[in-house]
Amino acid sequence: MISHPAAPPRGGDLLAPAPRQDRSSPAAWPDRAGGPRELSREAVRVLVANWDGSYTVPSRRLYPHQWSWDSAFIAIGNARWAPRRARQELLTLFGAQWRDGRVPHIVFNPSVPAGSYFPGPDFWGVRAPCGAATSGIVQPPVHAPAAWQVHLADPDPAFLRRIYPRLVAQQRFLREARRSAEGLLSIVHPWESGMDNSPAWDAPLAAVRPDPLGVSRRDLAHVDPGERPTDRDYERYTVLARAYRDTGYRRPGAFAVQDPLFNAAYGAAESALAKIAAACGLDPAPHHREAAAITAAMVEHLYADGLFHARDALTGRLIRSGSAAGLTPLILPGLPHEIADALAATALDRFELERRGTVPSFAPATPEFDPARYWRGPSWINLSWLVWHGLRRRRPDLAALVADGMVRAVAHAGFREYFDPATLEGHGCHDFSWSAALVTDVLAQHRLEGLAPPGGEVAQQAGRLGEVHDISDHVLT
Ligand code: 9WN
Repeated sequence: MISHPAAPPRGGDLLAPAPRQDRSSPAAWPDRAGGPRELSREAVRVLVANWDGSYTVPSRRLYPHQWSWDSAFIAIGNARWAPRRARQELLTLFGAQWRDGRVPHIVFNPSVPAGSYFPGPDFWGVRAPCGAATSGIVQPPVHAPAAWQVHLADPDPAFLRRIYPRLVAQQRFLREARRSAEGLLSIVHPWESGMDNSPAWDAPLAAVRPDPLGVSRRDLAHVDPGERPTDRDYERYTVLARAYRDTGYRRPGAFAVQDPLFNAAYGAAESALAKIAAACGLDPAPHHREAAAITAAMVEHLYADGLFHARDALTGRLIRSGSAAGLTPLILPGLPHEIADALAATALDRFELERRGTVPSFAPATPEFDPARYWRGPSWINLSWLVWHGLRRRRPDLAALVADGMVRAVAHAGFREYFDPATLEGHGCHDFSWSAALVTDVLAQHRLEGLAPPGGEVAQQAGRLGEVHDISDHVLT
């Protein structure tokens, strides 16, 4: 059995700092050769411990509320062993959708002490029509593909009919509030990218004058400051969020960027909506058209030299960087083959995929690369999963490498938030939900396709991969 840190206590203990023996080491995973079956069981234990009755927290201490794109990734993993939970996860999130269609990036749990996360409900000062306190910004719209995957894992037409109009409203909000003349969507805060302190945001953020925070950051009670954004980053994050808030979340502050991951998620969502519409007996054509239009706009305005880049919507300038967000348009079904091939070549070359077997969040041979600091270099399971997903049909050989990297990372360090792309040392919080969920999905997919499980020697010692559906009986009874 793989040993793991005891599940953190609930309720009032949320304010207690995490134990400092947090650093991962192979010794914390004595049986890390336990194999895919054991890894799947361990992943499910993490997801069970992080379940709050109707959704899953990303992490008990660091992120004790519901996050938007986390819930989509978590639903994809939960669909493999607890499909009802997966459906509930998405429906709970969309229960806090605003009238204008936006899906807030955080839905706050009222029973969690107010000061346990910064910026909390008082800062955002807004409630969804359902009464829940929420933030006023969004995250990449990865929910429609998640809903479709949940349906594929356990078909439920009633769920599809219920979630479809909400997903359509989410996309409509983005078109109406965020689309430029070029046909691209802007994010108005680095938090909306999901890759908060990516070096790609350094230049546009430099235009934002930082203000002293005036409060203490809760995140630093849980994670080493060297692995998180800097105070200067946070000063700018709060200036931008406050400026947007003070216009009733209508007019953004001094940051508007067309991010390739966000736009690719939107396009992939339209493709998924086409399938959902068809399954509901509705016309898929408008969704196909929208997916084609955003794909074309991205190729025209964001693609250069084998990688997609963000574009500053305020200046019209391309922000050339080594962000792995630029590989994620691989998830667009209509991406031209020659561009997909070029992205695959870039993944091998600039992201050193073959040498490392993992997808760094930022290209290693750049001055900004930092293997331990948040989105400035470490490998994240969700980014790897998106790249894996995009490569599966186009380049199964590379997809297998990425799957292998994800499994080896968690087998080595546990379900950490992020990993050193070369050494696989774990960073950030422990027992991070999407790391557990997406690795569950990868292992289950390999089993369904009759492939050898990923994970190199971990898998070889494992024997056969267990039935993932069995795990729910094991853990939930
Ligand atoms: C701010 C929850 C979220 C993820 C983001 C990740 C991190 C929050 C933070 O955690 O962001 O939204 O406090 O740092 O960057 O992608 O959704 O896991």
